[in-house]
Amino acid sequence: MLDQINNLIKEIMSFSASSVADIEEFRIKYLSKRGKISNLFDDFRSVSPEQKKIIGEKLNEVKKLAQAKLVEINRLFEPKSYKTLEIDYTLPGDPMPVGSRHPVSIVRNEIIDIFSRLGFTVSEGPEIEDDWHNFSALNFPEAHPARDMQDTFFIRKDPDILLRTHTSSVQVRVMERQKPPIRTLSPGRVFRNEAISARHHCIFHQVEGLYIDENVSFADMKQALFYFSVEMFGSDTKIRLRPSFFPFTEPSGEMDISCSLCSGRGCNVCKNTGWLEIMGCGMVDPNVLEFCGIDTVKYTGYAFGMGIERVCMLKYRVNDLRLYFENDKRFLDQFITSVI
Ligand code: 2U9
Repeated sequence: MLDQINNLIKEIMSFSASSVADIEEFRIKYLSKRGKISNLFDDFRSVSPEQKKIIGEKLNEVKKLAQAKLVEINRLFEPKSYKTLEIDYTLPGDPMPVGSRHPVSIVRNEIIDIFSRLGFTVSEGPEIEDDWHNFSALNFPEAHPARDMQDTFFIRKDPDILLRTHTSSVQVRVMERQKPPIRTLSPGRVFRNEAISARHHCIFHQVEGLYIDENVSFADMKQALFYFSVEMFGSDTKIRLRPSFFPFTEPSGEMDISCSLCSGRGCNVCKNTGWLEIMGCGMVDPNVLEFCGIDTVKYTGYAFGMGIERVCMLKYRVNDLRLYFENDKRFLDQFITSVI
């Protein structure tokens, strides 16, 4: 049997393939189930125990040799491009596409940057909230429409748990654990049970601000919001405040900025009013301060809130809210910028 194996080794070593068909012929002849090597392994069963070791080793050797030969002859017939592939390290690399920040992130960072110059820090909190932090601590009456299933996403199993409808809930948490002075921003995603359209979405982003200290006045708020508006929309920007109502602030206001497109003369963006609504604001209702354990004799505060997509829409003149959530690369690529 040793002779047979040695002859087979010679045969395999001297095999040369001149076509792809020869490769398959080689495989069948030597390495298939009924091939020569397989047959020898069958014969191996009847080899005497003394010879088992030496013949076994030889058989494994011939099998490995045949496998290596098969790889070798396969290589000869590989497509030319593989065979001749050589890497030229001097060539420039493949360009890597540069990503872009989402416009909502750009504007959020800009808002944070502006208010941080006035001493505001950033606070974050959970998107899944409880009724207390989202509504009750913010002075929402028991029967307020925002508490309705039509307006808020409640967790079915427990109506005390909901998706936050504003980031004011984060600021309630800050007030509960921190004593004034408090000067903080809470940017983040909020959720409202709205039908999706160009003007409404069930998810959007807010930045809310809260400043609580001794002697904080409405005038302080107006000056801070004016500073923000000029920094965000340009040095010619004017502001105006209109009276409004929110459960969590008293008095409350809505702030408009002068329309930068028509410089206040009137155009279709500002619906010929010369003004664009940008945010809500007001002095924090003393009930809210009390609910959060803050001394209302000593402290007052102001708060404001704005929708980031709304600021984006005015800044970039995008008039369909849905574009901010679709992540269409053709839309996002238009915001490649070096801005933070
Ligand atoms: C605490 C107390 C009061 C935050 C405020 C608004 C007015 C406001 C809206 C703007 C557009 C929400 O995104 S929007 O729909 N926000 O008008 N937000 S005052 O007031 C607070 C916040 C925290 C503890």
